[in-house]
Amino acid sequence: MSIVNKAKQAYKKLFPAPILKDFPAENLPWIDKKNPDVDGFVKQFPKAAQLPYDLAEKLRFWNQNGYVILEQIISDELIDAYLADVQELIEKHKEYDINIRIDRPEYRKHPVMKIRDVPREIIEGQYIKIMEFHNASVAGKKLMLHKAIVSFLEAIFNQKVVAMQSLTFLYGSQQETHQDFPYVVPQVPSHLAAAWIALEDVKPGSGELHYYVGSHKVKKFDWGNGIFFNGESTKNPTDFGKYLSAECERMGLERRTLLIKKGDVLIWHAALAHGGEPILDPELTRKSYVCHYSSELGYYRHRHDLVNEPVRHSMNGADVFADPTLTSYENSFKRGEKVN
Ligand SMILES: O=C(O)CCC(=O)C(=O)O
Repeated sequence: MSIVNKAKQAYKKLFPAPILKDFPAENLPWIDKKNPDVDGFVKQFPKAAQLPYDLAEKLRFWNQNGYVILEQIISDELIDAYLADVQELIEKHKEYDINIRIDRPEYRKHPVMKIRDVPREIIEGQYIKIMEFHNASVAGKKLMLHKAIVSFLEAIFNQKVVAMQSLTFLYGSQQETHQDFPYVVPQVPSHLAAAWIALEDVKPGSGELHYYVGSHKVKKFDWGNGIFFNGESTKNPTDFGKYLSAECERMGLERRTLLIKKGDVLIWHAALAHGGEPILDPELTRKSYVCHYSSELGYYRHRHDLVNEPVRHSMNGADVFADPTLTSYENSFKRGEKVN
């Protein structure tokens, strides 16, 4: 073990982190507090008037249900530019160090691999997530920092938005029901939300996303060491999924599947319970792009470099950090430059 890790362990022993049962109240987003003043907020939020949706209505829906759907906000041209970038990455995968996650039994020991080391038929199959392709793709950044998405997030956090990470799916994930916050942990854990961008019309049987309406208010699961999943947790993701499904059923929360169209976007709360349905028709793709976001208070250093000030790419008043470990690829897929 390195000296740094030894020091970290010793520090943890001396000053153990408090075991949280819920998000700390002091920096909870205003919209998650009791009786948020939506009309008052919207009146003083300058971007509200320029949005292609009624912000007050969406904020009320979010508060009650833990998600919103923004319809037809992204152009086909931008999505097609991103899909062409993804296709190029797959075709020339041997040239790239970009990571992909493979949730197949034969990769259990090393689920995260460099795309160059993975055979093409695996990359183009099920159980694959292309990780952080927004770093290389201009179109990926434009989708991630799309005005209609980041303006809504800016409203819920009442702060500048910082995008944290992205995942690109060709097929349904078939993931167990989960909430994101135990796994994706910004410095302010309640400053977290995600966008699911439909890159094609979602077809029934393709392994649609499912979610429980209003589940962001369910009592938080105890992993044995608080509300986050880490090396000290005594419970596992399957226990978590069972707990969430049982609790949502007990509370009578409706389980819905997401059948949205290319250009529509689902934005969900850090604590919305969701997962992927089984793929019933293996011929059906379900191309989608998932981005996770925090605020400038919640995410101020790139997780691969906690020391130095990050290099920022800014659009529409929001930031995403350049990946300090893969600088040679940054914005090297340029199709998105001319499209919006
Ligand atoms: O798209 C899906 O099927 C699941 C995505 C998801 O759960 C996530 O990225 O947190």
